[in-house]
Amino acid sequence: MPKDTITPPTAEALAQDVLAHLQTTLAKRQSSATDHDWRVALSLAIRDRVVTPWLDSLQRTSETGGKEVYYLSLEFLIGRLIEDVTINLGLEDVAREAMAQLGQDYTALAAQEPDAALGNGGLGRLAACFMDSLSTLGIPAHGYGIRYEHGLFEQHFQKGVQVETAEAWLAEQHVWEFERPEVAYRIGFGGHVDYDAEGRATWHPAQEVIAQAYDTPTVGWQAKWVNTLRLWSAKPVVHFDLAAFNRGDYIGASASEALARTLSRVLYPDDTTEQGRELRLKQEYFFVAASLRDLVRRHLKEGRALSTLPDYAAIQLNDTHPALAGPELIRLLVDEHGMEFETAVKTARACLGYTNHTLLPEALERWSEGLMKHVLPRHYAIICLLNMASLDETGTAILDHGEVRMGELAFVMAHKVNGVSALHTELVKETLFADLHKAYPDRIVNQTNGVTPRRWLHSANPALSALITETIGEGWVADLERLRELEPHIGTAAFDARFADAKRANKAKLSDWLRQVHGASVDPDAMFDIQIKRIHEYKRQLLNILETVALWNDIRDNPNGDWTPRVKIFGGKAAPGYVMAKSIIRLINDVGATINADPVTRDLLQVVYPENYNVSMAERLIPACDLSEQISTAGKEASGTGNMKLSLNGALTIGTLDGANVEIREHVGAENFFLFGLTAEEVRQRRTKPGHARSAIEASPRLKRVLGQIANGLFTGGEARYGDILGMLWDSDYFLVTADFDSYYATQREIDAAYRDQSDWTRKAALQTARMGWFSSDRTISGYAGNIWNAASLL
Ligand code: 26V
Repeated sequence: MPKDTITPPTAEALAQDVLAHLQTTLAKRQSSATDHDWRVALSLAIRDRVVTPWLDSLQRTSETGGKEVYYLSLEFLIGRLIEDVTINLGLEDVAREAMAQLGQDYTALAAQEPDAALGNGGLGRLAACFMDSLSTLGIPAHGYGIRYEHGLFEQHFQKGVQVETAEAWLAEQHVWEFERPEVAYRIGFGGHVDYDAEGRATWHPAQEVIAQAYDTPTVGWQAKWVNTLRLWSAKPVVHFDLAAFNRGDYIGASASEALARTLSRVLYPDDTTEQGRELRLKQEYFFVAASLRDLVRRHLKEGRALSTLPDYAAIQLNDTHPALAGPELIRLLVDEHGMEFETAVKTARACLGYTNHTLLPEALERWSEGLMKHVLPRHYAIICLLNMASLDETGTAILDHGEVRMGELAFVMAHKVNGVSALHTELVKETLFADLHKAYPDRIVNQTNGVTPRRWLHSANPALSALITETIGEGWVADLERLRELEPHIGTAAFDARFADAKRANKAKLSDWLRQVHGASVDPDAMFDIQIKRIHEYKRQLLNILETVALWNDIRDNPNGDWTPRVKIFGGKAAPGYVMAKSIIRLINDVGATINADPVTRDLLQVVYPENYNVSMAERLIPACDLSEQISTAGKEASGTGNMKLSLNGALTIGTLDGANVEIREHVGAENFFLFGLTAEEVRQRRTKPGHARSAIEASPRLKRVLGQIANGLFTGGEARYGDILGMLWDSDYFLVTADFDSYYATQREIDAAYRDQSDWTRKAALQTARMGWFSSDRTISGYAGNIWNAASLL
């Protein structure tokens, strides 16, 4: 074990620690150590150095008695931790050198850590960025979630078709977590409620499982502060109920075991449609109940009265998935601690904040009242009371058509409700919660999303990071608005050349990886045009691939024209049950196979779709991007955060006025943003026009030709395969791919021209980096801390 955990070790000292772990923790000799052993030994040696600042942070929080933030999220999309922790501890060079001394390659070992993929997309990644910023800002916080045994599925393509396989990140030892067998709570489900003569309720659950804690330290910049991500794992109460077993009730006897096995087994891979309803509801209650029990216990242990809970605990609900926190906190305060109901509601509300992340009707959670009553009878009764109160005070119902509307429940139980970009927040006020907003005009606030510059610039893009630091010093890493100091350098030959060199080097690195890992051969001097995100109709990967076909046609019609070589790169997974999204994936792959094989266009246009997009792949793609595709139907993308990461790394954006694109454009300047398409208001109007899709197609010979080629089987060896997509486009086209097609195509050709002026493109690219500082999640978290949590930094 290291003796000194404060001052950075020498490479020799770290190497000694690695060897000590190899021998004592892993029981391996150097001669028989595998890559896995080396990585684990290195990680543990690094982890040792997190422990002291972590314990110091916990102690300081307890001594200061400050307010703590509890971020409740069903998803934390973390990715790898080794580089993150190493960089935050300032040990990157030391680790590289130490491993070199031991004959090992630090970068190669680090790349073997499996991604912690405990999330679907933007919402889960935002939670991970927030944990990073909370630690960097020194705000005491716990993230609470579920320790899923299987993270997001792995995506493979079989003949262009997405197939899913189970992900198993815990098959290898997860070195960053600390098991806490002593932190465990019994969590109940089902059963019935008794009321005594005074009307006091007692819930008798029919089933119970144990929620057991696993803690992962989340290290802030320079390790000045370390918070805790506490993930709950389900364990059976007893391995089986012997009495039931002896009665011959074999199934009942192992019910707790069966439930425990499934509860924390999988992350739901579907971010829009209904699936495994009951289990999902139980997951939600499971982690909410454990987290609240945990924070209430902490409060009581400090000898504080429960009436003062809002002075010490700010509980943030990441979407409605943890919305049972309202009723559960009321239940704890009333049933278990004897607080009066009205007071309990006020106390709970003063603690709770709710973040809305979507307006899509199919992604708004609703639970059938029958299921709620069956799984959580006491909570259902509390929800009925809240429903009556809400009808009284606001005219808005929580219970509607036999369902519990979780958005309304979260809203009435929160003292602040926030949207995630300026446009989204306005739409939340005007549409989703219009009536509630009238009743509580101060409740809805905006907190535009942000991304952590540690992972998404400093760590992912060492070439650009080094240039920035050489130019303006290191302060930008924890104060991203200082990137503005780059502006006076932009336009000077020396700086621009180095900026262009960094991008070129990143593109060359990505090309190598695409060749080695995905067998794709692309030219690093072509424009890298990237769309990376979940596959969804509203995100319009379809618009992108249709435009690709149109461009291909135009190049073939005029092969000697002045074309700008492009590589179209796609990345992203579809929900396994989302048939249309899977069709779109297959179409992209079919089109790609045809276009990439065309000798006429080969040097001008390529389509690449590496399978299994995840956080680690994002870290490779983002620094190498020239053009960022942010082309959702206006009004549909709540914010987007990939748009921020790409722009921060010097990509120009082609985008609609949607989500945070609006604010990105304001920051980088309209002249540095390629805008196209209908506005949210125009989208609404356009949809009311009967036959809008058909008339858009008829009006665009270019689009009509593309659709005809797909219909004729040009990309499928003559087979009719995409009737679903074509039928949808001609007949309904809810997401207005057809209406925006010509505008998108024309804007892409402007971009071709702009890219040919490489020096001007580089200047514009550098301006993105210089002007994106506002989109740091440090700024976002400061906003939550000031406007919602009333929480302070202890640094
Ligand atoms: C809903 C459901 C329903 C049940 C199955 C699992 C599941 C998982 C997630 C969701 C809601 C998804 C909402 C969401 O991911 N919103 C995204 O949030 C990002 C962070 O605020 C934002 O940047 C994206 O624009 C927004 O789509």
